[in-house]
Amino acid sequence: MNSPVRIVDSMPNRKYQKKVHTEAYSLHEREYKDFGVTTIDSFINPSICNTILNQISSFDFAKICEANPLFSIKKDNSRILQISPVLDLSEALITFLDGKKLTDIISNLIGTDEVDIFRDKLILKPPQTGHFPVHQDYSWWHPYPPDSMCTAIISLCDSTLEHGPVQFFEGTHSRVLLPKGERRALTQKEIRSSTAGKSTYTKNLKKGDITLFHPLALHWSPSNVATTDRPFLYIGYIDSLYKGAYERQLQVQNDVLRQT
Ligand SMILES: O=C(O)CCC(=O)C(=O)O
Repeated sequence: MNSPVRIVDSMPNRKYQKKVHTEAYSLHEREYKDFGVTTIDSFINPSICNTILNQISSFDFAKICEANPLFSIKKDNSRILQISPVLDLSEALITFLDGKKLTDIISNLIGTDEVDIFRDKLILKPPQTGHFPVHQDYSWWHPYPPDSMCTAIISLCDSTLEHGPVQFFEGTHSRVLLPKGERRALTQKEIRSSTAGKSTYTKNLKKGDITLFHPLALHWSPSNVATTDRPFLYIGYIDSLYKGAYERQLQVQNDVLRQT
């Protein structure tokens, strides 16, 4: 099916340069710089998380799929595993993201004045689902410089190690591991060589915590072996220099979801 969305790339014609950091690093900036991942506790009110989840879940997905061919739902029998995009499905989410609180933090981490959202998805991870192999998100995002992007995971539930948390390998965010075009997880051999000596970063999270991670931060997650879903929102940000990134990424993500 041809996509109605025309992808307009506007790649600035110069080498990507981060702003020079002049102030002392905050704890989170330091962690992000050193490990490629950091978590801010209780960033968003749990009642707002409930509203976001209720608003997204109450949509008639069959109708949305009909209206927007780039809308994707990944299912396992009748259970919904992933939904993307989600921005338009929740007013509470838009209100939260429109507030400058999160974008200011992310702009600082990226080292720029302004950022835009370039992808958004909800991973519901019902029980007995959701193993993700070791990968760098950047393998799917090649046209853009890695340092120009950052992903925020918004925890919409309390989760423990049983819920299949995302596990990061600290300090793996300075190297692009796969060549452009290889949109895949790592082989066992590649995992061994790129994670030797690296510590892992995994947390029990509370509803409302936000984890921020670099697109090169190597990560994976085991299946959810708890008895409840583990809904996490993934909001990807990019330096606002890169126009058209949202439409491009939607198309890439849609192609990938349809292949799996
Ligand atoms: O939510 C998870 O368990 C992992 C998701 C993930 O690794 C990804 O979307 O890149």
